[in-house]
Amino acid sequence: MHSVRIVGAPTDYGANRRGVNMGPAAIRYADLAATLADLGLDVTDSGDRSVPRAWTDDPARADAKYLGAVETVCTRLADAVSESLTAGQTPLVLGGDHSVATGSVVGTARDADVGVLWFDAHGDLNTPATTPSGNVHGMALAAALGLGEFESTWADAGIEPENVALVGVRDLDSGEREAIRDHGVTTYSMHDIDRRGVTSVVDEAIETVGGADGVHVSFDLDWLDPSEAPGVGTPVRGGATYREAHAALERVADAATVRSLDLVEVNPILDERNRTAEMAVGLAASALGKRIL
Ligand code: HAR
Ligand code: MN
Ligand code: MN
Ligand code: MN
Repeated sequence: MHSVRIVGAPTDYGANRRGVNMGPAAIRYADLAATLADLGLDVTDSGDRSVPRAWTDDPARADAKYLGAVETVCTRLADAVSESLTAGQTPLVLGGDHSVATGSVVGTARDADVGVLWFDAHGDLNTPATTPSGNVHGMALAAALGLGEFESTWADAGIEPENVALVGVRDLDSGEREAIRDHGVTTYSMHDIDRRGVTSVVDEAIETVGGADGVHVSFDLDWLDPSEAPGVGTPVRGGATYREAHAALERVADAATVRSLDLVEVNPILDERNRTAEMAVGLAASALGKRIL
């Protein structure tokens, strides 16, 4: 039987908006474990990683807020993800803001050949030198790739730009466009999805990133249009529909091996009756093999 281990990462240090730290609770209340068990999966919940208190932000940096706390959470999460894989359980990481994905990627790529699919409105390719906000969740992919000053912290993650595809972005900063060009990160915008359809784009992304040991799927709920997923900290109009998101993750489940999965940026304070958390649960089911027939 296929096994899944839920790994909570209830942090909002990487984001500006408070509340995304309650994402794991909201996703659990939306019946994550029972929904996955109904698919015939063997589900374990390992609880939440512990998150340091705010006063450990020392030294405080305007260009990378709470970086120390983010790194502590990511280190703990990387170990949890890697232990889950060693135990034969697919890690399902619940954020928390997207900064946690640096830890997921580091953990899943440990001693393995992994591709990364990053579903997001944003590129998350800023560094402290390019960030417009100082929020580390906008740097999570750059950190996993060891770009800029992250060379000294996460450079040995084992992920190269050619193993990564950004899917469905619609809000990039100028430094991120430069990073995409300079490092050759395969990037599909919403424009590509409009023109080619989501399944064709996802198929090509899967082929591009490779990953003999499977793919890591990092799913930011703000990839969806805010009309369907309002409970996120940084909504951007023009996102994926419910159908497109399910089609994308069904393709991933069919055409790739899902080694690990993040569901991030659910903010219950901004949500409407937990519908964004419920969306996250439905999407996890599609990514982990749920089919209509
Ligand atoms: N690109 C902007 C920044 O770096 C906004 C990043 C924002 N938010 C996320 N990431 N949810 O996907 O500040
Ligand atoms: Mn993101
Ligand atoms: Mn985003
Ligand atoms: Mn590796």
